[in-house]
Amino acid sequence: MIKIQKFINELKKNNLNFSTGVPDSLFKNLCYGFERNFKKKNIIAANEGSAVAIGIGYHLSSKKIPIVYMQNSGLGNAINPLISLADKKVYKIPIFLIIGWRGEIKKKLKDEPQHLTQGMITENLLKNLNIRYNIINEKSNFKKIIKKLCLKAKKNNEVVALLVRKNTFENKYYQKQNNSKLMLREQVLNLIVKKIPNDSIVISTTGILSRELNELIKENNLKIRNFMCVGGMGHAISVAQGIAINKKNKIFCFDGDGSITMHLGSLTTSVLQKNLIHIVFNNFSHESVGGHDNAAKHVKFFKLSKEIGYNKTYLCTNKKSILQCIGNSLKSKKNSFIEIIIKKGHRKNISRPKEKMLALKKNFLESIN
Ligand SMILES: Cc1ncc(C[n+]2csc(CCOP(=O)(O)OP(=O)(O)O)c2C)c(N)n1
Repeated sequence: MIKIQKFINELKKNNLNFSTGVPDSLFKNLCYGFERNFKKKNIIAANEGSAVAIGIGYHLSSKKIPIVYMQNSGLGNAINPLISLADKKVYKIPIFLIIGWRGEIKKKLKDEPQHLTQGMITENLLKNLNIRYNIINEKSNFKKIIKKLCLKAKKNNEVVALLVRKNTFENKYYQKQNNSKLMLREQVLNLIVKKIPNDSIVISTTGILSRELNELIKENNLKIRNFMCVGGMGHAISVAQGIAINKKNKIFCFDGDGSITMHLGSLTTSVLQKNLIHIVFNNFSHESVGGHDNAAKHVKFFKLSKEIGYNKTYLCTNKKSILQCIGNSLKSKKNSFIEIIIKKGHRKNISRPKEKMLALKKNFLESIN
């Protein structure tokens, strides 16, 4: 496996010393490496499109090449600024992309359904985008590859990419420990699922939250009707809004701070729906992919959501206040937003849903209609 520091030293040798992106579990240690090495010159972006745009601005102000990192599922967010600003036919901005390759099929690596199509089309997508790329794995001569890509990026002012296979980097794990008295996400979920009506409709966000919720519903034999946004990070609240339009009862969205940050603009329309209870589990980090800081660490979501237009907004940090806020939200005829501050971390053995995605959709459809 490639040693993180050696890899970053090579990037530095090629005059790459600024990075921005959205963390990925496939290279979580590399993201921590950027944090350690580049300090304030590593910006965790709200979404992958913003990361590309920050990189463009960095280049305009320094003439240097920015590193922009993302999981391949973020390519969708990145494509617009890549082809309408950085592209060879527009401003020709050199960018060094580092892309984690989830759902790679050639190597017969197992992966989750939401990664399969993205994994299959990633190479073709890069080809269609006219982006020169190299694939790296643990045995690659990364020094040679980085040098070659950097030369091309510099010479032609073009976007280049490293497509990173699973298990390429050493997997020392740097998740910062948090010994606070706050509750863990799973403990809060356990509390909430027992407080809300047993047949509630819950739209849950991308990452480990959905897996924890799925397990809790099954273990406790609950009748909660849950739709897991296994992909489409940041869009759970919009899915919830679309459902709420056709329902009279309260619809819940269980969101993450990283996810809500990714498409924060969606709140301008979700507030129109009176029957939404939007709950954000805020651990100030992208806990599911390695615990890196979230871009919006400094944002007070309960205040922001009030400004955007939610009727009642709450901040909770303990069991008592959580139960009280949920109770109030259920009684209210208007919408509510609840920010719950939680501790980082999860159990290592949380299961994944065993059913096929289509079976889950069928169950959900039948149960809510
Ligand atoms: C567009 C996109 N970018 C990145 C990812 C990878 N990813 C999955 S979950 C996650 C972190 C979610 O963070 P948050 O919403 O704060 O929830 P937490 O894991 O902290 O509970 C990331 C970055 C993704 N699935 N989709």
